[in-house]
Amino acid sequence: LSGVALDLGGTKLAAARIERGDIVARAQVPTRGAASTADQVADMQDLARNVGLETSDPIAMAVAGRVDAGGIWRAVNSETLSNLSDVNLRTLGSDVFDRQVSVINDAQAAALAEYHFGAGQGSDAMAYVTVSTGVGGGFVIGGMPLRSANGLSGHIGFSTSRLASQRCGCGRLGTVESIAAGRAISAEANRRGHRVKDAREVFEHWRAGADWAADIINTSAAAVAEMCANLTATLGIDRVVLGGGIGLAEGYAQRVSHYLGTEPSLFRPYVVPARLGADGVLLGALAAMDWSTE
Ligand code: BMX
Repeated sequence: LSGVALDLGGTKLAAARIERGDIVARAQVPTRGAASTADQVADMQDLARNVGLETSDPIAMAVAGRVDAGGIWRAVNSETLSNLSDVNLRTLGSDVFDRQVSVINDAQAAALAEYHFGAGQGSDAMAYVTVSTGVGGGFVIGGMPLRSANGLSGHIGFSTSRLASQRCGCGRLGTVESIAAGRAISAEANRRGHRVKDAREVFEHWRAGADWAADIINTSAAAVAEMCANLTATLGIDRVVLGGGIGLAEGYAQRVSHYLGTEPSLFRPYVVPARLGADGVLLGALAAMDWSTE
């Protein structure tokens, strides 16, 4: 497993140089949410150079948003990446980097990495769930990643929650993402008159004992727990690997497990933290590239 992997999420763009499965160099910048597709790729190129891109390096991209079977990249939540046009990312990437590039959704990449190298090993029906800027996911069922030609499979954050009622950036009403994601957590705090820059600050207030912060975080965790129970009912999920900046924040997984405890045991998957952390997206993107050319 060697090459350069790029991870374009809703908040940060990361690049890593991977040599025989180890990350040997990394770089990171904030994502420009309103940049065009061409500018996003230009940012990726700059960052790839920062980790020592060489002409012979394979390049694997993992991006927030859906990538269809043809390689077209689109936002599902257009508030996160607001200026993507219907451009073929595989073709554009190949032109810019002057070689073949592979393209995959960020959560699907992490799902593959956790299944093969991380906390998902041995699971019969695994869901990777990321609670981050958005709420995303990927499934590995019977050892096979679940894919769909429209690139939407795994986008569980856009299923609905009985706790949510607001309009989501995907157009649906009351999605899990609209109440549980990092964006939703900080927006709700501000709506209640508590000035915060991001969800991290809400977690700080929670740890300092603020009831309002506990309420917002509990609501997020309860919505994610409900979603995990729904996944178990639909796909027979036996293990949920929880990742993302919120998913891995101290104390969050325990809250999710607490709310799952209110479900009948049949609908209670085993919840484990992602073992590869933020590296899962990068490693999974490169691994997916190797496997797709085998
Ligand atoms: C959203 C969606 C997914 C993505 C997930 C996690 C967009 C722009 N994003 O549900 O494609 O996988 O968020 O993304 O439609 P992150 O930015 O939180 O890492």
